[in-house]
Parts: sequence; structure tokens; C-alpha cells
Amino acid sequence: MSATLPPLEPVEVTAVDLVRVSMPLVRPFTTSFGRQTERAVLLVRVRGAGHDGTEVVGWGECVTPAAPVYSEEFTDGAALVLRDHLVPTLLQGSREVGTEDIGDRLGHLHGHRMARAALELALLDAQLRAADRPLADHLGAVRDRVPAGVSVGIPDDGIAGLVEQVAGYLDEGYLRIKVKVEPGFDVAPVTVLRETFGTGCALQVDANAAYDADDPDHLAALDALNELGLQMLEQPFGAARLRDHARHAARWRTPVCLDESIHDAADAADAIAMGACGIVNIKLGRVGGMAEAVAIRDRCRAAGIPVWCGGMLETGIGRAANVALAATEGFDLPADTSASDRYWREDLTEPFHLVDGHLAVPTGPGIGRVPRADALRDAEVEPLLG
Ligand code: SMG
Ligand code: MG
Repeated sequence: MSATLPPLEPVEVTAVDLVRVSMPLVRPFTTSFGRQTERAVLLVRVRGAGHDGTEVVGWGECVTPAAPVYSEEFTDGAALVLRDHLVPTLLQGSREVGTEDIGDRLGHLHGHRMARAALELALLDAQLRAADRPLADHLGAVRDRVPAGVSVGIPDDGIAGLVEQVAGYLDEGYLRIKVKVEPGFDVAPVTVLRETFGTGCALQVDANAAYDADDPDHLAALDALNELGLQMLEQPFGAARLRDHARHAARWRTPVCLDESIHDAADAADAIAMGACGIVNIKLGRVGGMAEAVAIRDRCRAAGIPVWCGGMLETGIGRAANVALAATEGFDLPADTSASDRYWREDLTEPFHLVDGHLAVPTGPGIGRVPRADALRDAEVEPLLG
């Protein structure tokens, strides 16, 4: 049942640049690991020529946060590994490359999946543009719009502020609400949301690994959350704590969704075999790019485990790739792909809008979005070769 992606012609790479843009968020985003007020966005730009000489430019967004708070990856580290290792190694020998070459050429380099994904996605965008093919078509998308959820951070103004934010997002039409929780901000706010918005509101929580599976107070809170009719409980324990997830998932009725724990299809297979999760959140950056995301999807589908597309506060560049992935078979749950105005006053690209709770899948060649020229005017560009 594993779907290999159709072959694409390689491109002759002429230049690779790192492009940095600072993007203030419309409101702070607080998770159990910290508070963000802006994203220091790192993009990879690949310039190249198709086999008929057509010049193309491909874009990939690196989803690392500025500090290693979500995982070990962070933006300056990603820039360094792209500059000193991933890009020179990929282009060593021949500059004619496609995403199919990445396994062979970069397979001996460990980790740095978010950096790797940004490079893979930029190259894929360039190849697809050279072939005049939309990413969604290439992936075999089965829908032209994807159901959108929204991830709500831990508010500065407590439960009242949370209720107000959620009411606003439901009014806008978001199809499900994900609430960030941490020890001390969990059962009380989620109970109030349930009471305020009723059982018809699709509600889920994400702990970003903040709970300790051996702390009785933490377990009591998770047990209580488990009784609140949530769609899922995302990553309660540490990324490496598969056995803790399995131990408690077995007695909870709310499915556990793993995010930080799943880096590749083998991790997904192990987690499923152990009973550590009932749902998997797939993020392109966390897993190293499109090829691995598709492999995880297929492994989960074969095991009857639902998947959905997560988000990392992307600009329109990363969001375009997420939306195309979320349009493929198997991504049936609402994604953390919210509309541009949930994040930015002005997106880096033509914005994504929420229409009847959905985002339209881009139809143009490649990812179907490019950065606005005026947004790039203030960008810091570091040429890596060219
Ligand atoms: O892109 O809407 C979004 C954010 C979704 O909550 C979200 N992502 O663990 O799933 C997650 C978090 C990580 C965000 S940290 C930058
Ligand atoms: Mg998460």
C-alpha cells in the first residue's frame, strides 16, 4: 500500500540561498515550552534549469524555532548545517539533482530533519515548476480543499481570554480547536471550554511533552482530561518516552496522538506496535520532508491509524506544502493549517483564506505560492553557492 511518488526530471542547480525574514505574529503563541511573539523565518531558495533550459526558482521553509525548545533543532543550527553540510554534499560531483538523489547523497548525514526538509521541499518545488506540475497533483491529492483546525496557545489572560479566543475562532468557522496545555493549565480551562461550547465542539489538547509519567499529580490531570470527550491527547510525555505513552494509552479512552516522538516511518511502526498511539500528527519538517511524510502516512494507513497534518507556524511557503500533503488520501482529520490571518498581519505569500472551515489547495505549479517581492526586499540573503 506504499505509494511511491511519480518520478520527476532533475534540475541543474545554479544557486542555493538562505533567505531570512522576520515575521511578527498577530498574537503571542505560548506552549508548555515557551512564548513566541515572532518567527525568524528561514527559507531555502533553489535556482536551477529544467532539462529544456527553463529557469526555475523553488522555495522551502525551514520550520525550526529560534531556540531548541520543540526539539533539538533551531534556526541558526539549521542554517549552519545547510551551509556547511547539506547543500555542499548534495551538490558534490554533479549539480544535476532531484529529490530522488537525496537518500543516496545525504543518507550518511544524521538528523537535522527540519533543515533537510527545507532543502528537499525547495528542490521539489523547483523540479515541479520545471515540469509545470502542481505539488498536489504530484502527490495524488484527492481533495481540492482541506478541513482546517486551529491551535490555540496558552493565553496571557487566563481562562477568560482562552474562551474569548476560542469563541472567535469558532465564529470564523474553524472545524476543531486544539488547546495547548501544561501542568497547572489543563483540566480547569478545558472543562470550561466544554461547558461553554458543548459536546459538539471538536476539541483536542497538545501538551508538547510537558507531563511526567511518574508524577501522580500529572497523571491525575491527564486522567481527568481523558474524561472530557477530547478528539485526542497530543504528546503528553517526552519524545523518547514511547513506553510511557503505551502504558497509559492502554487505559485511556481518549486516543493518544504522537507528534515529537515520530521522526520517520520506522518510529511510527514501533509506536503503533507498542500501542503508544492511536493517531499520528505528520509534520514535513519534523520528519525530514515529503518522501518520509508520505511513507509515515502509508505505514499508519496500513495499520488503520489516522493521521493529520500538523503545523509549525509556517508562512504561506510552508503552509502551501502542508495543504498539498493534507489533500492526499488518509489525511481525514482537520489539520493545523489555519488561514494566514491567524498568524500574520500580512503573510509572506498570497494569503490562505478560511472558507467554510477549509483552505483551498493551491493549483499553480510547484507549491503554488511564492514570497511577495516587497516582503523579500527586507530579507537577509546568504548565497551558499552560485
Ligand atoms: O502552525 O498552527 C500552527 C501551530 C500548530 O500547535 C502547533 N504546533 O506541537 O503541534 C505542535 C505545535 C508546535 C509549534 S512550535 C513552533
Ligand atoms: Mg504538537
